[in-house]
Amino acid sequence: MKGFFDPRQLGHAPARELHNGDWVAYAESPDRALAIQRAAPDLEPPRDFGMAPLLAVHSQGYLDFLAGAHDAWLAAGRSGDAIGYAFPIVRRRPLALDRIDAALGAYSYDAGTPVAAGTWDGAYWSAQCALAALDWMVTSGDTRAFALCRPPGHHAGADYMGGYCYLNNAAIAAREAQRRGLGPVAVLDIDYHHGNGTQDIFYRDPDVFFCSIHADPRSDYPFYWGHADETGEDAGTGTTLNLPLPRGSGLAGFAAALDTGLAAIAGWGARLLVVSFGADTFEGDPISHFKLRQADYTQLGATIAVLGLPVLVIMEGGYAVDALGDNVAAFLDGLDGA
Ligand code: OKP
Ligand code: ZN
Repeated sequence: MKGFFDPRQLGHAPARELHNGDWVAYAESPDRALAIQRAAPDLEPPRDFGMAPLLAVHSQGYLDFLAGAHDAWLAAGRSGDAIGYAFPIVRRRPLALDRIDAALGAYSYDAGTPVAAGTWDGAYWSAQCALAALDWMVTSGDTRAFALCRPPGHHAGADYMGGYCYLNNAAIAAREAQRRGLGPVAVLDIDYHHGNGTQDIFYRDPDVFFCSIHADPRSDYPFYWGHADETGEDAGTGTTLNLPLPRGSGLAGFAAALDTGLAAIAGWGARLLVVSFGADTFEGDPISHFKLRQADYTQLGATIAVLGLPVLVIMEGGYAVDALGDNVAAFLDGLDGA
């Protein structure tokens, strides 16, 4: 399967994150991308599609902030990665506050998403991979493409970062697909964690169907979103479908939810499927609690292929680095009918 990756994505390398009250090594490491690259070696760098497709999803203020945050952090006399610590949970409004700590809080919802020296470039080229994969499908007529997006994107909203995510690669590709007349577009998110950023971006949009299968947010990050009663709003009512599963779920539970999600997507009339794929549903994942095995990913890919829709795969999470390449390859093989 044609795929895209840019070495500049490796420059995004935060040192550490806050985990259960301790500082630990950052789980969303550049090694993840290298592991996937080893298993899917035909990846090529994307061309530059510029800022316009990013601005179709994210606000100018947020993009300006993200591009300049690490420099502002250094200018404030700090070292290392920029991390916020005060979050405006009520009456968040566009105050033009100069202090970098204020901006970090206003443009994020967690303290788990540091801005490092290479973050802007890494996130920018990650998003360009999603656009290049879409462009490949359009120009070649291929019904498949893979974007090795890293950093991932599905927790990032129009004007916030969170959960290792800065630019919402799947949403950027979905919007660009709409713009090119490839819609109606459905986004199927099968990362272990709910794709709250993607959901938020399309929550009132009747033209993009968002379905997510994930760990029940009553037990797992991101907690506040992904509950089954979140179904969309206003004109978008009914075009969001959340299928939370309990910790410990394996193939049987996951495949049943996938059947439900795919039936809804088919019934809605999607013409293009964007899959936010996380391999953190793997039994050996260090931060997650599902029980999928390598061969299960081939089955899930094959089940999605049965829909008969063009499928654009956007990489999200997956932190068992030693197994990550094989798990991704297994999923892509299933999609390809192997
Ligand atoms: C990103 B993706 C604990 C902090 C919170 C955030 C998990 C983000 C997962 N270290 N962890 O959906 O795989
Ligand atoms: Zn995840």
